[in-house]
Amino acid sequence: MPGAGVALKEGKQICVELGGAMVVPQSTKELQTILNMCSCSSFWIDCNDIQEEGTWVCSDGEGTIDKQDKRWMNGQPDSNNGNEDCAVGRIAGWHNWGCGTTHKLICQRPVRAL
Ligand SMILES: [Ca+2]
Ligand SMILES: [Ca+2]
Repeated sequence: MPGAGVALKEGKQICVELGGAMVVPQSTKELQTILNMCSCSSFWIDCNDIQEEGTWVCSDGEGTIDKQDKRWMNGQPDSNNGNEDCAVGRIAGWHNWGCGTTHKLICQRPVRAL
C-alpha cells in the first residue's frame, strides 16, 4: 500500500476483499522478511487484546498469543493505561500499539494449486 499506511479496520476490509487476511508472522525471521519486502518500518499484525486486556487473540485461527511469546519485542506488550490494544510488527519484534493509528498493510492469501 502506498503512503503512510491504513487504519486497522480499513486494512482488515481490504485484505478480505482481496480474498486473504492480515498477516500474523510466525517467527521474527518472517517478520523481518516482511519488513524488507515492504521497505517499511511497521505493519499491522492481526492480533489484539480489545476484548480482554492482556489476552491477545489472533484472527488467523491460531487462537491466543501469550504475552511471553518470543515474537514480542522485549518489554512489549506494555499496558500504556490499556490504550494499546492492537499489534504492530517492527524490526525488533511485535509491539502493542493504539488501534486508531495507521501502519502499512500486509495481506496474505492461501496459495492456490494450478
Ligand atoms: Ca491492551
Ligand atoms: Ca506498546
